[in-house]
Amino acid sequence: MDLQEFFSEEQDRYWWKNAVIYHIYPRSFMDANGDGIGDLQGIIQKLPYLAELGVDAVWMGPVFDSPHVDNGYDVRNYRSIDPMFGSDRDMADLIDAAHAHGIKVLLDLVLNHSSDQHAWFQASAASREGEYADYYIWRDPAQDGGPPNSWKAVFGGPAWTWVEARQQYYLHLFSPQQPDLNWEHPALRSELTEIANFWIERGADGFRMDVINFISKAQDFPELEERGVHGVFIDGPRMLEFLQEFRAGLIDQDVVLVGETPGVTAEAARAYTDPENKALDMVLTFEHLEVDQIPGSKWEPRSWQPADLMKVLADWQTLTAEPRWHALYMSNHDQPRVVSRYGNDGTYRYESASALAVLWYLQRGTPIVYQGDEIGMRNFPIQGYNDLSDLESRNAWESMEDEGLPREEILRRIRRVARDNGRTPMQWTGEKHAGFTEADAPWYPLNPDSSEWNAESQAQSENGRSLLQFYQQLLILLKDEVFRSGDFTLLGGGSTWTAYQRRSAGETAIVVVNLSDECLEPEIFSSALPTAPENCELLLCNYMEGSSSVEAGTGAAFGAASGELRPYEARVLYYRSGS
Ligand code: TEU
Ligand code: CA
Repeated sequence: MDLQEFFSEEQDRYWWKNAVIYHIYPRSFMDANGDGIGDLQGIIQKLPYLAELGVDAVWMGPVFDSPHVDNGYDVRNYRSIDPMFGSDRDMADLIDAAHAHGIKVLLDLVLNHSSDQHAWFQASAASREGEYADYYIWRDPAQDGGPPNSWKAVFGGPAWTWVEARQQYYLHLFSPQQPDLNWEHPALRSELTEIANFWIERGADGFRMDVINFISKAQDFPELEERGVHGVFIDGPRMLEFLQEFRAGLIDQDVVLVGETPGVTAEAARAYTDPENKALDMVLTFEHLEVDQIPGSKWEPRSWQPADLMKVLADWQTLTAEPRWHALYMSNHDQPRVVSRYGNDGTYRYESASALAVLWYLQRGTPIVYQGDEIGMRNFPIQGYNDLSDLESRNAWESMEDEGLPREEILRRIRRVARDNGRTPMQWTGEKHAGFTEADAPWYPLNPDSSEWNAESQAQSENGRSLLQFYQQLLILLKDEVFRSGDFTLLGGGSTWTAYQRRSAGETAIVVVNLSDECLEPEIFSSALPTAPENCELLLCNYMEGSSSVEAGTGAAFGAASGELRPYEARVLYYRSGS
């Protein structure tokens, strides 16, 4: 093999280091058959849109057979497509069509738990004997007949549920309808590897692995007051071993494995993403989604400033530096919309949404764009309990009510972070139901701003403030070598702004972002920036069109950087060093 062959093979193998992933929430993306729910044929219809946007891969939320207690994160059969989304044939067509567009396909594997309607659980719950008896986590009652410990489920209530037939409790870290699988049982583990292989044979290029760092539990199931969660059910004792075994069992070693890892410790994340360990390729961490809330209590807000957010991001950049890799995401189907959360979804909606994209996606790692963020979709104006569809927010509303919180306070909390916010249907056009569906009623209402904020109008806009067009430019820009492979250094930040640098051999890029509603005088930020060489250029600015104070490619970019930063202005400066 000559050197050139070697490099191109390496490039093939690590395609995901040079890729932009688009995250699709299937039920809200595009409805092709008019039943009000997004589906696989709808995704096929929109592949040209994704190709145009500059996407290299899609990650689809789970589309497998499910009773949908948790919108598909409760799988009844891992090998067949839920009729709600289409047929097995549609999935084959989707994978082929995506590949024809040069788009890879990542599937969402939910292997920490299944649905309670999965045949394995039905058998396991029926008897202590038989093939499936140990597929789930069963424990005898405590002395007093109660659950084995006092763990609470993420979606409320105890994490253990009693089953008469077995005279035992089973563990469910999420809802009672999502029993945790027993990874201690070797037969279960090989069964799960075979599921991944089933989809690799059908063309999957990789997997997003749901709450994957919860799969190994400390077998003494201690009270959390004693030992905390880490090493108990988060990053448990056999995590690395399980991941390595899973990966080694795959029929294609080059598929990409993106682990969703809530609460992961730095040490564990570094182990999972160390290439020598052959475990995961990158992890989805959560600290950047917690700077605005009380740790461990997502419903209670706390104040934050840009420097706090950037510190979290920068720390993870350091932790996942060469030879590791990282996933860069701002929001997902479990989160409020990023422009509502960290931007200004009123006056500066375009400016703040574009500024956040620059800040996030020019870091080192693989950008993952959540559907609708590229058109500035914002939180849904939730009016009350009846606007909630998600089990987590419904349960949270009920328990806050039980605690006696006033209705306005409940509504305020729910509106801020309910998962429903990020799950409203995609806004394609200014027409009825935003072109998402021809049904009279979509499964969840469209955000009422869709007549104004939609993909079609942004694709056609010529006013220089189209977020969609800005995203297209940004996704091209981030393919530059300095952003793909350059080192990351935090330059500075404060209550209104932040700046960082990327540097590769001979190239430097500087990202300066105003994350406030105010104009910032240069004194505030310029001392954090290195001295500008003559040949410095302005590569990108979200005020580029019709801009008076900044001109691209004039060599005066640092001059521009020392001009004031307008509200939510983001600038990307670039120069070749040693020239
Ligand atoms: O989310 C895992 C996760 O971290 C959530 O429990 C998060 O804490 C939650 O949304 C509370 O705000 C994954 C999926 O992305 C999510 O949709 C599922 O509900 C969950 O796992 C269970 O499968
Ligand atoms: Ca449909």
